[in-house]
Amino acid sequence: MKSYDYKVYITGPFQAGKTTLIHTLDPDAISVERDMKEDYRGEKSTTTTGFDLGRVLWLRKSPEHLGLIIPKNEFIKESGEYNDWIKKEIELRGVPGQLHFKFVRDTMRMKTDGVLMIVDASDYGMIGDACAILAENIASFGDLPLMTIANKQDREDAASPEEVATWLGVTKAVGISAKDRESSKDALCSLLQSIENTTDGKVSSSVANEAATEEQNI
Ligand SMILES: Nc1nc2c(ncn2[C@@H]2O[C@H](COP(=O)(O)OP(=O)(O)O)[C@@H](O)[C@H]2O)c(=O)[nH]1
Ligand SMILES: [Mg+2]
Repeated sequence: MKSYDYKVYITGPFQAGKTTLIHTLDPDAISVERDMKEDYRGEKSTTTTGFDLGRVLWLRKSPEHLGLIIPKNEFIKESGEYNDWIKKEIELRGVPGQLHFKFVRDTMRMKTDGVLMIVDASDYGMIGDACAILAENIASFGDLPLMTIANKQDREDAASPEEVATWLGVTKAVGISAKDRESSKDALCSLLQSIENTTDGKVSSSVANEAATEEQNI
């Protein structure tokens, strides 16, 4: 039996901000990291070779409410405060972005309900990898709700979400900083709304994606 209501698969190139996003949303998230001794912009750096796993609650007062995201461990302590709220448990599953880790992504794709595709908006050099991962997502997930994220909007050299969407050939990208809780939380809630609308069979996922992005722009 599933121990969560929805599983969100978080993908994107090396160093895009997947681990940062998951830890911003759930400070108790687990990450398997190993020193890859890979050069990145002239520096040796550590990257995730395994996975990130976070658990959060999506809490809403009503189905229309965009909602709150609370780390599961925090929710356990304060659950009494949310007695009348709609509660959904969310698994956040970060997968390694390097193209040669495709086999890890393949095994972690099962039971996915929605996808966050993260791109570093300040690193045009990774766009080839991002396009390859996007193509892989579309091939494996079909029309599951997928949100493209233009991360690192806090950096001066970050391209705008519109530019990132053009790089990737998608209609829309949502700008966030994975270091910032508010923008990260809003992006996840919008994706969850799309998942819920699709699951309910009310609207098709593409329409749901549009609606969620519209909501975010208000
Ligand atoms: N300025 C800025 N740096 C970020 C942001 N998100 C991630 N980073 C940095 O980018 C690097 C890679 O992030 P990480 O989460 O490990 O990427 P991953 O390989 O996709 O898991 C780290 O040095 C992070 O601190 C962001 O929104 N803004
Ligand atoms: Mg990582």
